[in-house]
Amino acid sequence: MTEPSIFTRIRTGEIPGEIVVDTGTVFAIRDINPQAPLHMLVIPKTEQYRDVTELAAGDPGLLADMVAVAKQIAAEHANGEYRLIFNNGPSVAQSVFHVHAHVLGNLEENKLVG
Ligand code: DGP
Repeated sequence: MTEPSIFTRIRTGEIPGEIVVDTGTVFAIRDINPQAPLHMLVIPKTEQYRDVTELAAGDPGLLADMVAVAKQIAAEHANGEYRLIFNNGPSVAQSVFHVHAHVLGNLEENKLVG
């Protein structure tokens, strides 16, 4: 049996961390290493999907749930606008293989990268 992901360990309280949003299917936490004034991670409770490609193919409704939570976070913690990033693979900096969306907001400059 594989170990729970770092995100699941936070959700279940094994590792400290504030759960900012908790719906039936999805939860959100603050990124430990924020890259923007608002930087949260939106994560499905299931660990079944390692990246968004698998998730979109396997459960598009769950992907829609994640986007709805990102929108809610942006409404509550920014001006309603947000950038959504999914890293897909180690060569583009994915480090946790339990699919998650980075929600960025309140950016000071309108740059695509950096
Ligand atoms: P990625 O590189 O796309 O796999 O993003 C993984 C993110 O997870 C990374 O931005 C940092 C975040 N992260 C890793 N460990 C922890 C942790 O223990 N707590 C929190 N809040 N975030 C974490």
